[in-house]
Amino acid sequence: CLSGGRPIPARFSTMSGGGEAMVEFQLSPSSVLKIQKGDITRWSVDGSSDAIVNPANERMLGGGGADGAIHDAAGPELRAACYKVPEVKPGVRCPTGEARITPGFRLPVSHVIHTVGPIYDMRKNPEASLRNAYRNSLRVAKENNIQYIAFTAISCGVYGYPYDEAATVAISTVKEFANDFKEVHFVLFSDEVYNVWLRKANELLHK
Ligand code: AR6
Repeated sequence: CLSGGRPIPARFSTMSGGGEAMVEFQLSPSSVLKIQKGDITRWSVDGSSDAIVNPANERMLGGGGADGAIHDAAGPELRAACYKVPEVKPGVRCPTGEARITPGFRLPVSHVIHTVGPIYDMRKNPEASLRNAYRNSLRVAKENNIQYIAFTAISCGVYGYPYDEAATVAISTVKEFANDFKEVHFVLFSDEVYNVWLRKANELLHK
């Protein structure tokens, strides 16, 4: 029985494109959470209703980390599309915790959802902002009929969020959308982040 978020036993884990193990958890009868190591710029499922989530900054014109890699892979059309997103105040296209959508251009996915996680600072309630970043990304995806969505570990690079706390927010928020997507993926760059996400998914989904 795979209901109630039980992980598929390890012998049923599959290999992703990069040859890394991918572990699956059933979120609902119709929805699966998949955790894998890899490069999010190479991820896609069907090229027509899939999206990757870009951990961007408020200016939304590219940067380092995953944001830089996504812009490099998508081509200059992505920056041009981001530039057209209206500023809500000078220099801010996407305030922290919100999300915006663009096409994927040269990426293998149909769309990129840009969100901005918090810089980790305990004086500024980073947990609420990180939860909003995941929640608003999932909302925007749903409004655009995305069926397959992939996240990386938002705020866990340049923005310094501790992995364990970030994984709790990420997985518990995805759980709120258990009936809304065919597949939600976490595509994680390092062994360390991947192992934290797996442990947390077992804690939060393996009831
Ligand atoms: N695929 C998957 N994960 C990746 C990739 C990739 N290609 N590249 C990096 N990661 P970060 P943040 C992981 O720094 O902390 C940018 O300059 C990385 O190892 O990309 O939200 C933006 O413009 C880490 O686990 O995002 C912002 O200014 C995770 O992705 C700022 O950084 C997120 O790390 C955002 O910082």
